[in-house]
Amino acid sequence: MTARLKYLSAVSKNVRRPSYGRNRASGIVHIGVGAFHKAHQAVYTDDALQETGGDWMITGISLRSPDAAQALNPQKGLYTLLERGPQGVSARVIASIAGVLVAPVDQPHVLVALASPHTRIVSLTVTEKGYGLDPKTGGLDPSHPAVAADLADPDNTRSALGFLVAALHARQVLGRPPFTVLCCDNLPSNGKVLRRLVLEFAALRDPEIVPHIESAVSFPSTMVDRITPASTDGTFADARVLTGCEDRAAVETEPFSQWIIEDRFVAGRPPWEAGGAVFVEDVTSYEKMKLRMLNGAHSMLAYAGFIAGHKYVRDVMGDADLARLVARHMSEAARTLDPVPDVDPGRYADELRDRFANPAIAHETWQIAMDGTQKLPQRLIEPARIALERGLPMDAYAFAAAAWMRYTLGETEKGESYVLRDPREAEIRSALAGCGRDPSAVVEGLLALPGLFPGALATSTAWREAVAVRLKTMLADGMRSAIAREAAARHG
Ligand code: CS2
Repeated sequence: MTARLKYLSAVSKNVRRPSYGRNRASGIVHIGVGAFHKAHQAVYTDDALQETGGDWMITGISLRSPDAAQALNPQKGLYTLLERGPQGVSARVIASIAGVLVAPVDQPHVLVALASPHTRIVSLTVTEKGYGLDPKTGGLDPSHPAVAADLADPDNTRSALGFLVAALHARQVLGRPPFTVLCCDNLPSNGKVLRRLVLEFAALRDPEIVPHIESAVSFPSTMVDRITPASTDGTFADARVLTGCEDRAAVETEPFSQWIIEDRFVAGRPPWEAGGAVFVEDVTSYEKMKLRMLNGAHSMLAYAGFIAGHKYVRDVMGDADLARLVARHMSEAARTLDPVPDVDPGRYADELRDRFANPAIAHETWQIAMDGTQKLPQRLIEPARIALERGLPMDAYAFAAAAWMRYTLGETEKGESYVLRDPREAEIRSALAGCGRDPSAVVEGLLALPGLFPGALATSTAWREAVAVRLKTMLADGMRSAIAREAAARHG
């Protein structure tokens, strides 16, 4: 028996494991089986299956990489979840994933799974950049690489939107009811946004399906939250110690987990309440709070922290000045929000800072820094626009934007270069060509990136100057000085 197959029988008896039978249908097909899905929705589903059973196993689909399939399939989808808290680390076995299909090499089976009569929910975590969203219009960007490829060659589906539309069409032709589409990415009004993208894509590729999608498919919005760093050799080593077997599919996460969902499922859903999910009428206010307070502060600290030499979020929280800026950022972000039912923003911010400071979680600033152009609009730019409109202080956003701009230069303070890992990297490079390290030129160049900063900000002299003055300090005196000055100016 190989080390991997042994996982099925060799997990130490002390490790928490589910007792439900796994020989049940996949009611859920999930696109994007990354660490976050394995630490979040799959765990809620495991809890639901444990509590009430039902045909709610998950079939995973990877749109690009075979890695998840290669790690999970030899273990029949089972894997170890490590929860790391200040009190220590615990392990449990998650059994809700039946297996993973790799779309580029197994497109027919992907379509069969999506069109299966058992499939009642198709959920997605494909990251912000995976949808083909045009930030300028809030609608479809037909030049998004996978979307453009699908539109040009409809028999060879590769994008998330392409699979959704092809599957909904196939189901209609086969006389099967549609499924609920559940977006689990960090986008505001993620269900609404995805609905619009699916409809716009369908109008281009398959117009006769549009009325059916409009009337029969639901797209509930959700707020998802669990800090989940990429797995490392440390994850696998701890999984081995705690379970007694080798598991290259193991993931690690924090003890905290939150899932708020609009309860609009056209074909039923698992009782995810079993894992603590909360169902509400309208998730908008929770999403905005999380995006602006958690993710906004995350992006700010990732750019400033990375350039200041902090590898992990927990190191940032150990830097008194930067930790103060994290607190400031959260309280400024809270001022742009409408009241959130049953949430005290001050307490929410305190809890976020405790989570960020979790000494057991090694969450890399460089990981959070990726895809800035996809994350900034909902995290930093929208609250900055609101702050400008309402005459609220702009400092927190100006500092965060300057830190991102400093980061886009692609070189640490020691002169080492790094890749931005941003789908608009080439555009950023050309916007910065010839700007050198002139702060005003860099600010001008990046504020002019199409669709990123709305006109109100891009044309505001106050905003431009607030960003430029900070970038100037970052470039002239270094990020640590800029952080110290910012923290002192506000609180000194
Ligand atoms: C982070 C998020 O990488 C990032 O951009 O801000 O992944 C964050 O950890 C999660 O949204 C927490 O729920």
